[in-house]
Amino acid sequence: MWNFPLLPEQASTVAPHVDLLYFFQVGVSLFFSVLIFATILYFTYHYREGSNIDRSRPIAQSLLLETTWMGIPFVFGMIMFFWGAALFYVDYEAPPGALDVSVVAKQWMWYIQHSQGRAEINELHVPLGQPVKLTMTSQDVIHSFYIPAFRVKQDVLPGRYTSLWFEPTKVGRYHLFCAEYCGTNHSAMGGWVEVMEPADYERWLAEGGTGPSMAQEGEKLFVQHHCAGCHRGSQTVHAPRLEGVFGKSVPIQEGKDVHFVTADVTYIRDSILRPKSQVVAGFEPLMPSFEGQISEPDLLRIIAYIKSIAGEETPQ
Ligand code: HEC
Ligand SMILES: [Cu+2]
Repeated sequence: MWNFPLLPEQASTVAPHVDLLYFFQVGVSLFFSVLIFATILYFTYHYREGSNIDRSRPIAQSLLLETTWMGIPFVFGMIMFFWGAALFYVDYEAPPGALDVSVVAKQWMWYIQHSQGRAEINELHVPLGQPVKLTMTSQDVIHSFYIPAFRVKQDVLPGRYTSLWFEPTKVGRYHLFCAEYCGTNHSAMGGWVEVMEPADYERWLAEGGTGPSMAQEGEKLFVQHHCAGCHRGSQTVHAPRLEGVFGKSVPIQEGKDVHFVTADVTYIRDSILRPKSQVVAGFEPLMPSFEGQISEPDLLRIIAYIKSIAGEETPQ
């Protein structure tokens, strides 16, 4: 059979919205292209050499005509801008309660870990009808995480976190790609997203065995790297307790001033790798840098641990 799909399947909540905007833009572009080409053809024919036409009229000007032909495209341009911006904001901020999944890119594969602990490579299993939020980073060069059927794409950068969220609307298997040229085997850096019924997803998670969750692994690392020695009440070092820090506003000392930053994944990451860059007010810059000592997947596990104790009271 003749099978020539022009677009990938629509398999996420944003996909129909992205397509609608896209069709609108294609429609507007097509309309003006046809209009302009038709006009060109008409005039080329009408005023062709040798045609018996009155060419004596002086050049006429019409302010109304000129304003109209600038005004209409301007309005269309602005519609695209505000429509696109509105969609971007929806697409940018994950809804609260989204399922957390960590992604580490490296030449040339995707390492993915679910917060329950199960890890996979070049595959991403997700439940149907639930928002999923990916927190992503790269171990080497710039990559880009792309799922065409969900109409989502986000660059994945070394040295920082970017995030991406989607809510699948159809059970199935969808291609995932790296969409940023990242070296020799870039074209092979892809895999599959498997959207499952929620019950199947739970079963799949359990199949991984009853290993530790990311937060539990993170807690182990927290002890191994001696973070606990300072951060769980030390006799010698005055360090902040990390219970309840995640998601809160933290006072940062800057010279004589104090300003507040939100303790999100990026803040926690920077606190671990570049502690001197943001010193918590009321504390000395005594924390050593862990730059180069903790792998990207381990950093994500430690952050998962710090996030998991966000709801706990700070012991005095
Ligand atoms: C030698 C003691 C020491 C060790 C070891 C240490 N820290 Fe710290 N840490 C501090 C001190 C002191 C501060 C407060 C000053 C600052 O912000 O640099 C701090 C700040 C932090 C903050 C910011 C806290 C806030 O309230 O905003 C985080 C997050 C953090 N540390 C995580 C870690 C992790 C994770 C490790 C282990 C990989 C670790 N620390 C190891 C002493 C330590
Ligand atoms: Cu790549």
